[in-house]
Amino acid sequence: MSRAVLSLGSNIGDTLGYLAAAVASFGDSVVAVSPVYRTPPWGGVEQQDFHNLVMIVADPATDAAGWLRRSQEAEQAAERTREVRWGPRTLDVDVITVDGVVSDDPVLTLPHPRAAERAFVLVPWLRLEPTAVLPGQGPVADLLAALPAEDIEEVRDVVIG
Ligand code: A4P
Ligand code: MG
Repeated sequence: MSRAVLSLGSNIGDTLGYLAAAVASFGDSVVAVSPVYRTPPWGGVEQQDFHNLVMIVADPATDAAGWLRRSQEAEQAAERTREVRWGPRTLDVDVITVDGVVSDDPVLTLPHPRAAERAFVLVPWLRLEPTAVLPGQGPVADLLAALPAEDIEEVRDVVIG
């Protein structure tokens, strides 16, 4: 059984609709989905706030490359185009971890190289899995505690309905 943690983000168009469709595209592989959070843009590009969530997926037939492929298929289904790095997008699906794999392959770097710096990844992940560990880097709770308090406060639950 291969288990992955995925981070989903959207800040153009029907953001909640894109996130919902992406979650649904993982079908029976979905183990748990965090609440949706509203988060300020990370990375220095001036743009709208994002909606972010984290989900845990598992499937015996999907390996690390397979989780990347399924993530990219979800992005394509949201008509994602690649323009500006860290810029606005209909849907971004990043593979945060796959089991305990550590790899510096640029096609799929694991764990995701910027996960430990991103409150918009760590806050939803911790909510789903309080004892989570980022392979090679330590407990998610410790990584989050090391971030500026302001980064954490800016990650806000979105109340839907
Ligand atoms: N790649 C390598 N490792 C991975 C991995 N672990 N997961 C490769 C996913 N992809 C990985 O990604 C470029 C290449 O990275 C892919 O071809 C893949 O083989 P991309 O999605 O085409 O490019 P990108 O998303 O524009 O760049 P990058 O560096 O992935 O951006 P990020 O890190 O995804 O950041 N602020 C908030 N608040 N919320 C967000 O969700 N997202 C971004 C995007 C910026 N700021 C944000 C948010
Ligand atoms: Mg990406």
